[in-house]
Amino acid sequence: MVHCGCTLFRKYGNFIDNLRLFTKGGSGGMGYPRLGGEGGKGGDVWVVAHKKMTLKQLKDKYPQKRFVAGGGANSRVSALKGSKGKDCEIPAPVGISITDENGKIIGELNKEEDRILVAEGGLGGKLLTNFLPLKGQKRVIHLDLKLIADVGLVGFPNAGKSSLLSQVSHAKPMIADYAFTTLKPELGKIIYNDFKQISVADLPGLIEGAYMNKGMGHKFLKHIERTRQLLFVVDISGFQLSSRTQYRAAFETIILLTKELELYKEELHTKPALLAVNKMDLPNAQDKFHELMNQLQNPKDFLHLFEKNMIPEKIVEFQHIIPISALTGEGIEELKDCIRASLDEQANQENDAYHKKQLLDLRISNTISYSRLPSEHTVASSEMI
Ligand SMILES: Nc1nc2c(ncn2[C@@H]2O[C@H](COP(=O)(O)OP(=O)(O)OP(=O)(O)O)[C@@H](O)[C@H]2O)c(=O)[nH]1
Ligand SMILES: [Mg+2]
Repeated sequence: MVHCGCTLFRKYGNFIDNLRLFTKGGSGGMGYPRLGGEGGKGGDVWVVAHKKMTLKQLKDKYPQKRFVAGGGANSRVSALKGSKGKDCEIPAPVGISITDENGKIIGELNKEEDRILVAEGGLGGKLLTNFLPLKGQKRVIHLDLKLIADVGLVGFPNAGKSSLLSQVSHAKPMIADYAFTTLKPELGKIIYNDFKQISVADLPGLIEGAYMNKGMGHKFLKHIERTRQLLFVVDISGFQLSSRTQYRAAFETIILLTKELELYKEELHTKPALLAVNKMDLPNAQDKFHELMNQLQNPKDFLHLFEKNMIPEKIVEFQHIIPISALTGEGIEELKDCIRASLDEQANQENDAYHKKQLLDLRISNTISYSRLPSEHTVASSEMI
């Protein structure tokens, strides 16, 4: 049975993992030659790590992608030493590396509130500069989310994520029939017959309330951000943490996983996602799988079964849905093919988008060069990003 065919296609998400920005430190303030006054230094531009921030939010909030700090104050009779210009802070996600136009690393943001100076303000005018101020540093920078793997395994505890990783790679993660066996990401590589490699991150299990830091909570969610695609792994027989907590059927676990991702960072569920329905070797698994497919094809018909606050804004649409057994190996080859196809398609779409943008930039710059005087053009193009 070829299940790649029963895919619910969707466009590849608008999750972005890199961004190019123009930054400029503020100019210094004028000195005061007659009284020996010193102009204020221009403000600096910083990139600062914020837990809740994403590159997509940064891009949406500042579509111009230009960050310029304030100028230093001129020296005046009433304030001979001019005050410093206002610093500019660029909010960025944790887990970012910052490079300049030449690919040289400027720094990394590894934890909340880490900050990196990217463009320094110019010095104020003083005796040394003949009281003339200096311009701020201009710099084009690249923010790159440091990916830990191509594919991240997302699922409730015990769904069989580690079992799946050990099936598709040489990794030997711990596997056990209790929740939260995996406590930190474990990496493995799928190696295809033509030697192509795809990295897979086995991640700790997620439970309801993870976004509020229940279970492995944030530890788990922060790693999910750093993978190109998500592979949801669900147990066809559902999940129950303990006899005191509610039983969740497979469909419910998918809805709850989506909700947790959305609550943590809304755009996380816009990442391309695949679904592996695991433990298909168990009795009645086929019937349950058909029921699950029916629910996934018409999710809206089943949402009334959920409490309101558990319903995600957007139901995740999977590129591929593949029934597997990490125990017997059923469906594993097909899953590997689907993972590869999905990553290839994402790469193609990103390439297309990149070329379209380059073409557009070229057209814009041509228009500018025809419509402006040459002298004006030189100034404008050096400022363009
Ligand atoms: N019958 C059956 N059992 C499976 C299958 N895959 C995994 N299991 C069993 O399910 C239990 C949990 O498997 P793990 O691979 O540790 O699950 P996990 O998702 O990594 O769990 P956490 O690390 O706790 O989040 C183990 O007892 C596995 O042997 C399967 O396809 N069929
Ligand atoms: Mg595990």
